[in-house]
Amino acid sequence: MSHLTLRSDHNYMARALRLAEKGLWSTDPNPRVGCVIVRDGEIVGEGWHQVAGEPHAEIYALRMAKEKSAGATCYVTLEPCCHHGRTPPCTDALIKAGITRVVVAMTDPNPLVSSKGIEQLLKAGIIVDTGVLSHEAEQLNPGFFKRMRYNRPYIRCKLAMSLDGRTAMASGESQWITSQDARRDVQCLRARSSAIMTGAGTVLADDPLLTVREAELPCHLYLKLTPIKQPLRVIIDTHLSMPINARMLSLPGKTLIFTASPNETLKVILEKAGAQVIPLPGREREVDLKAMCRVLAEKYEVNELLMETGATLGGSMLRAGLIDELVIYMAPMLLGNKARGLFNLPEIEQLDQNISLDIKDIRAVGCDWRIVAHPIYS
Ligand code: AOF
Ligand code: ZN
Repeated sequence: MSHLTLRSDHNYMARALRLAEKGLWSTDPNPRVGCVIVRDGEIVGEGWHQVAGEPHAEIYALRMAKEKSAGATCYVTLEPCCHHGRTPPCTDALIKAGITRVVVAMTDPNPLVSSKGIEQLLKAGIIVDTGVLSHEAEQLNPGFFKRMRYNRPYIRCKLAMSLDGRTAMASGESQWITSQDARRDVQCLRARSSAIMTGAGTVLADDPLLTVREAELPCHLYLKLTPIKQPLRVIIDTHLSMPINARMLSLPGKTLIFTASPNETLKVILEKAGAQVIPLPGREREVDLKAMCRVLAEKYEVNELLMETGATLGGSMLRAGLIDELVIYMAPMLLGNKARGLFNLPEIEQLDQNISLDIKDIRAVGCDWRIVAHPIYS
């Protein structure tokens, strides 16, 4: 392949990735996918997947290109599907339209597809090149890929802290440490998540709604082409202490309560109030967090899960090796040594027991700083 072809392949795939991003808030539980069709150096079709159940990226691009698809190259950020899901196979549509070359950023880890889409295209005599901007494509759908490969959601833990690493006063008072800009940024994290998780303690203290507030989302970002979907609400409630008058229970959409309690009476009362209670007792009378992750992926198709929890539940999730990403907003203030730290990790007593982090990104958000880091589990 010539140097020039390689460069233009990158450029067209970069465009397809930008298109895919438009689905960041709406494709769930499907992946975000973008597609560009090019003939004789001209873009003749573009598309992106918008909503599960509606056409895939390739179909929109083919519809736009019409007869210009014949002899054209198709750039797609994920291997075209070859199965009958909610929609028919994209491979059939590409073959029928006369596409002669397909450039794919990465294979689809969905076991229903996983390289079979590429095989079908090759069998039909189409040239297939893979691996163009695959790293970028991988990052677009961390949750979908984690669920397909490991049967677990991608778990992001959002925290707000002072410059001296404190998240709340000794009294528990914590609203608001960070600025309004940071809180708007959190709305973007909520919008891309399939589910938001917190503990019953936080519900008792703050009575949060855990909703995406459309008015607080930066509208220039993803255009709000489709209605914003409200994430599933997930509450970890070891002893079923969730109040039945919690505001979130009267909202549309589901609230799941995972508990270690066998108390049938409390379960029935909470279910009458609108929640769905799932007993999952683990060791030491706590909720089995690993099993919970499996249930969320398998039964509820949760791709990305956002944790907005206190230090205790945060510590348990970290200890269990379940947190994939920390998003820490650091406010320019000092709260002193009586205030609480980020995570309860009482088992750490010596420096060499520390949990190391791989910092991926640091940037200013209003007057706060946002740190994105991945825990390194040894
Ligand atoms: C693509 N292009 O734009 C998307 C793909 O139920 P369905 O028919 O929507 O199929 C969903 C599966 O198709 C999804 O799990 C993933 O493997 C693939 N998604 N594939 O070629 C797209 N959204
Ligand atoms: Zn498809």
